[in-house]
Amino acid sequence: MIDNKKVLFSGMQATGCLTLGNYLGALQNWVKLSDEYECFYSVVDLHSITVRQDPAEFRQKAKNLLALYIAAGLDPEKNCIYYQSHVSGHAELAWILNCFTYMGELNRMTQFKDKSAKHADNINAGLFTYPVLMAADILLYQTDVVPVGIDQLQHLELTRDIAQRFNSIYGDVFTIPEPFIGKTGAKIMSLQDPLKKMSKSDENPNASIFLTDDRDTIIRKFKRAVTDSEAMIKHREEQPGVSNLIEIYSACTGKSFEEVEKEFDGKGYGDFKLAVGETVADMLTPLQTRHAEILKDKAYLDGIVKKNAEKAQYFSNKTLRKVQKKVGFNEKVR
Ligand code: ATP
Ligand code: LTN
Repeated sequence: MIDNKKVLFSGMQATGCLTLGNYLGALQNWVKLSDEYECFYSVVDLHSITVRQDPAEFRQKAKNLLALYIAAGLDPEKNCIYYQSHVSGHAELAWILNCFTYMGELNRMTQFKDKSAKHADNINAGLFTYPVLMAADILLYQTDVVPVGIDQLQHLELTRDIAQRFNSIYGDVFTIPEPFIGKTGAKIMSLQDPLKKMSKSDENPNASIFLTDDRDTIIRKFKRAVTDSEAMIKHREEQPGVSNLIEIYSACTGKSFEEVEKEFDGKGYGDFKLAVGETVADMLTPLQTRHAEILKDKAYLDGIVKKNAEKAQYFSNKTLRKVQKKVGFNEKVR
């Protein structure tokens, strides 16, 4: 608890252009939850170097992402928005937790299996221990709740196991975090293959809506979205493409699946796809305008980054000191 509020932590990697999946599955919920919790939203740049990055591009992408958090509606005066690499406790706690995590546990992680298949020429140790760094991110702030998309549940389960293991040895050191999965949008699928998750690293640009796509591109991509020949707008397993579009429309408008089905009852796929495209474009255009404005104001961004890193450093140090003491490190003479 900080100031009588429960603590929320989440983060995203600055490895590419964010997609509509990232927005609906994560960012949109972050904004909804931000009043209720004491929030830490990190640009997890330490995680990003588990795959090779071009330094200049990476720097810009991380800045873009930080500005996007703000553009999406997170007030940086109330929410701690910062770069993970600015707070040394993440890496320090990750090392300690590495010594409380088993190889067998990490071997089971599906994201590791997927990423090592994708980057077969660079299966580095960081990629393998990535979930431990994520556990450190979360446990460092005594986090109660972690809003993520469904794909991150396995990592969160591991975080809880590590925390419980540590607590059972040393007493109540860590708060055990709970995942928060939004009711809609928790798994937005590819527009070209509705059985695959929409992902920022998909090779086919038509598969994903990027938050930077202009209106025409968004509408064109929805027009080309893969559906089926059932000719009915229903949310059901047999129609993954149509169901995904319903899910997107529902997450953007707040309408239930039934309401969406009713609204488009008897209409063709063409009309439906156009409506979804226009709704998404209407939602993203103001976000893009705000984003461009924020990025232009370097002094404002620098100020936020500095102030929030100090705040994160302060809270993370409390946990880190406690952990260091518990494992038996000699105290530093200050
Ligand atoms: P990559 O393709 O590089 O693995 P990604 O698009 O999966 O990246 P992440 O940075 O791993 O994105 O995820 C950021 C957040 O967005 C996480 O909370 C994740 O659960 C959520 N998320 C990612 N993709 C989707 C999706 N298709 N639907 C809903 N949520 C998603
Ligand atoms: N692994 C996550 C990003 C991430 C994260 C976190 C999410 C790193 N640390 C802590 C929630 C909490 C991903 O790939 N989306």
